[in-house]
Amino acid sequence: MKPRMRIQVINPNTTASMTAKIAAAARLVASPGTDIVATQPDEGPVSIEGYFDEALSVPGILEEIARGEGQEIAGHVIACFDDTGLDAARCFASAPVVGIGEAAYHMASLVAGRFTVVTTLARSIPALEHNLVRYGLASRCGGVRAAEVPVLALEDPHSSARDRVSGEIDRAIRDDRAEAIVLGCAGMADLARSLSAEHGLPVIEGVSAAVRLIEDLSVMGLSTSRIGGWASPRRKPLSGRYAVFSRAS
Ligand code: 5HY
Repeated sequence: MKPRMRIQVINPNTTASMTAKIAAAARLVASPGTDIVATQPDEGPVSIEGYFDEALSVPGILEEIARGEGQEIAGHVIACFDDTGLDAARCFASAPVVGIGEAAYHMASLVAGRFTVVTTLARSIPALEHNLVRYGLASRCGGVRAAEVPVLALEDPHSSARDRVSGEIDRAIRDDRAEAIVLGCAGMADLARSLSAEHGLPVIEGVSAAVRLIEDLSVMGLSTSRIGGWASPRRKPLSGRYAVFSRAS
């Protein structure tokens, strides 16, 4: 029997119901021998909606990675579509780190010539557009759209969130010539299959994509390169709450 693989999936916000939803999406695609350890920071924003929330969530992400390191983790998923703290996490973590945004973009590019991203609020759009450029996939994206739903509306079954996302998908197909849709929020992780069936095109959500990619990296024996920007942190005094991040380089 092959040894079990353990993947830590981190919800960078502090909303437990979203962490549970993310965990369910991860377990739906994880291989039989893979354990999903879903976590969220003890402190931080209840949802991440733009640059300010992103910044506040990064220490908590790194604290969760530090906690995971002692559990023989094969890799870490950052389950926030902005890929919040991804670069810092890759420097800090010993195991590979995959962001759900980057993972979803790459998966979409394998099944469609053009994809559109549907996220929550317009304030999140520039960060996602920047990531697409950074990842080299902007040319494959027909647009980043906002359904104009607050992140936590996705946790309310009585909200119009799903209908608003579905309406944006209709407009993406009509106006962007979208051949696939990327769901631009971890809180949409439970909507991909039903929206795909409803609209008749691939709908990709990043939690599943990231879990599969971590499994593949682990099986291929690949981990983060340390000879460039993701080099391990240099040893230096870290004071106060950041002392927990001190480690040998
Ligand atoms: C996310 N916010 O995936 C992002 C996406 C967004 O709390 N989880 C969040 O809507 O900005």
